[in-house]
Amino acid sequence: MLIFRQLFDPQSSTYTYLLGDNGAAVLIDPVFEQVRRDAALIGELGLKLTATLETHVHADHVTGAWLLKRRLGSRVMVAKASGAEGADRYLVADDVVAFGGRRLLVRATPGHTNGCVTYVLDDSSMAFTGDCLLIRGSGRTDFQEGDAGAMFRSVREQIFALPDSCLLYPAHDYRGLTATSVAEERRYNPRLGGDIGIGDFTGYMKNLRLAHPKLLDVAVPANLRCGRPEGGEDPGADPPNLDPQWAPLRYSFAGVWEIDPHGLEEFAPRVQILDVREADEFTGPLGHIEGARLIPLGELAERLGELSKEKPIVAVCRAGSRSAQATVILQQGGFSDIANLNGGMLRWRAEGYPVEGGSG
Ligand SMILES: N[C@@H](CCC(=O)N[C@@H](CS)C(=O)NCC(=O)O)C(=O)O
Ligand SMILES: [Fe+2]
Repeated sequence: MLIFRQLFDPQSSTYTYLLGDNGAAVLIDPVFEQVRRDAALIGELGLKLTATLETHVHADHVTGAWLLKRRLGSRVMVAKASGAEGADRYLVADDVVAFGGRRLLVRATPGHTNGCVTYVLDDSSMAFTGDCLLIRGSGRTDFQEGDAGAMFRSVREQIFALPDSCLLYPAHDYRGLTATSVAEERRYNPRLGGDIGIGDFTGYMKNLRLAHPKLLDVAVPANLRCGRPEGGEDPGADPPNLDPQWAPLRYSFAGVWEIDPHGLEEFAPRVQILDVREADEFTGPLGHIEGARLIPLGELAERLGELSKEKPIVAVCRAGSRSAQATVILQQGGFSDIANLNGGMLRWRAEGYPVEGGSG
């Protein structure tokens, strides 16, 4: 069964697409700042990221391709015509990118940039149009190698030639729209649909009057290196890689740093264990972890002063949900080294770790 997820970067209004099949996955247009989130999702879905695919050299955000390759070993793929360096595979029209038992087919759709491509799923049920065709719009053609005539031909000859029912997923939407279809855009796209001619389109595009993307001067050179930071491989150069080092932690797609029972057992002497259950639970049948300090979740915001900022904090509750919320409250209170005990006391006990008090 095909796994499909549409992910959003609110800073640049960019969509990243995850496609998975049979344990393997590809990401289309990952965003540098979202690499930690995307890697968490890929891990939770039990997928192995085999490749990242760019629809083009972006002008408004830096790709996560290089960082994902470093973290997950994925191959970096970008169009040959993009001029980017540092990729593992340079794509041209009609190339096939396989993942699991599925395939994406490459169509050249220049116009926004020379190297723009559209990825079409093997059964033509969906296509990823990058910044060529947007929902009821199109990518701009006034910087990089923008060429409105080329874009018109790309849309008409490559994208509108797909089946009517083919769902189209763009690289951006600035109004929160998520998907469209070939039939819809052929009919209702105000720049490219219906009987609109190439002259109408180029006239429209000459008069868009958009401000340049704020990140243009940073993003284009970085994306021409497939997202490798300027000073090379220095891990300090990429913020999403500054993972906490005080214990083996795992970032969840839910947005919480998690520690497993065996990790907590090993690092317990160096952390503050914060139990956020109610007092009767703390002394109840599940018992509590040795050295744990009890502050029920409902009192935590008012009692943050009882905790030290010098030592990392691991939050604990019965099953790991209230303690996840405790990590949010701690973060809001200015604490930085925080983790949630995954599975709470239930998992801690199930895995045979010792408790104080409790029964059985
Ligand atoms: N305000 C945005 C501008 C984004 C922008 O120009 N996006 C390009 C794609 S890289 C585009 O084609 N936009 C089409 C549009 O805004 O209609 C920013 O600063 O990043
Ligand atoms: Fe773009």
